[in-house]
Amino acid sequence: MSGYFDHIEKIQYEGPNSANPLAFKYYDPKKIVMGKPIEEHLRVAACYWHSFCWDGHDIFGAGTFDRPWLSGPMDQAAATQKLDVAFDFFDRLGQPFFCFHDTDVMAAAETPREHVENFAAIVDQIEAKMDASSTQLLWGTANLFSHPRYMAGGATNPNPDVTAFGALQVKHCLEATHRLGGSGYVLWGGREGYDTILNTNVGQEMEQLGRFMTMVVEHKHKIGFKGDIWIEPKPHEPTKHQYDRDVGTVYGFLKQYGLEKEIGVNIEPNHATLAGNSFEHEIEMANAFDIFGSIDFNRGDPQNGWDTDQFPHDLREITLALYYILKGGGFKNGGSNFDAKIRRQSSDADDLFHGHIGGMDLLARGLMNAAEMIEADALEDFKKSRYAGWESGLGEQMLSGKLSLSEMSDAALKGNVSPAVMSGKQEMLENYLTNAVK
Ligand code: XLS
Ligand code: NI
Ligand code: NI
Repeated sequence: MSGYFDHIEKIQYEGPNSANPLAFKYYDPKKIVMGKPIEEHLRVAACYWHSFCWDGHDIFGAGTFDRPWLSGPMDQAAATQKLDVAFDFFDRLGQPFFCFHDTDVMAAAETPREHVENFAAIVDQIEAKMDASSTQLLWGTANLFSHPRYMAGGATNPNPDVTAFGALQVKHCLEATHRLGGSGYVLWGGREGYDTILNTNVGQEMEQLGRFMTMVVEHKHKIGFKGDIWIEPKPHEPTKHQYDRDVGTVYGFLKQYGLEKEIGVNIEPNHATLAGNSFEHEIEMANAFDIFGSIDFNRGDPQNGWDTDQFPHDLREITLALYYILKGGGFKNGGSNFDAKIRRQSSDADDLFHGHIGGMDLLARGLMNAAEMIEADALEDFKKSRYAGWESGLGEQMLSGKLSLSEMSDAALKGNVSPAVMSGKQEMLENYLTNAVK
């Protein structure tokens, strides 16, 4: 009990007719959907950074939130107070999981030794908190982008001594994630890229990044961590060009360094849109390459071009995303992390609850819609008939490598083919989706 949220009762499921804004209307954790409770499908997590480390400041103005633990230096006492508040929030929300960066949870540190000591101290406290709570760790990550030392990157820094500090952070955070029972470990390359090509050796930096990722994978196996490692694609912001720009690019990178069976992706909708992709495109690319891992649910703003990290509210987008997630086999070690922050004017303590309740209700609705879509799967049926030609004859022979280009060309010449147009039925399928969103 931190005292901070004492005015808020434990959040309950009250059903769609409830008028209580501090209750779940759709997120009924034990409700069975496609043979599994909703909570096990979604594996919802709250993120530490946006929820407890940000005081509401933006580039034009100071913090607007009343967060007593952020009012002075981030020393051990403040870090402990923050942890109390965070677990009080998780408990009242009944949050199954949380996610953190090393620097979110610990007292501020400058030197490598201080970093190790301060981090170890808070990991002990997190472990004790988790023992007394039902909230588990979804994933951990090391912050290799906020401190000025990382202004030119962590793994891709021109100075290997900076990369050594990064290695120290990742090693300790991976080990802590393992110890706390996390099921994933995320690497977001916030500054693994460049601001200007004029001072950057791109080939060299990619080699550094490839080797660094390999070292992380080797360490994972050495310590016996059975969870997954995920890269989180994002095209730019904070740097102009980031090497992990989208799922397709990340797959090419993983292939280049022989890591495609070892590392997957943590997809974020707002990062997808920044890369000029739709959210569902990124999910389907990850399914196609078999690297789908986890999601950082949020949304951007269609009118501006940065990562606004808002709580999701578009049921159509979420329904479609969950349809493709379920089609790919659903979450395994991954889950639904809200990498989302309430707005700067949402300055009441309970606004944090409204953001999460709305997000969880939306995910539950999207999941139920997606499950219904799969039950009578008109999209799948249509695609099956659309590609049926590839299951036999020329199509099958080409795919199984039995035909050369000349043989295929000869078949066309002999008139054994009927290259007729076939409607893609886009409007019919869009209507189908619209009707499935409820
Ligand atoms: C930033 C990223 C970040 C990662 C974790 O845009 O989304 O929050 O999820 O480092
Ligand atoms: Ni994220
Ligand atoms: Ni982001």
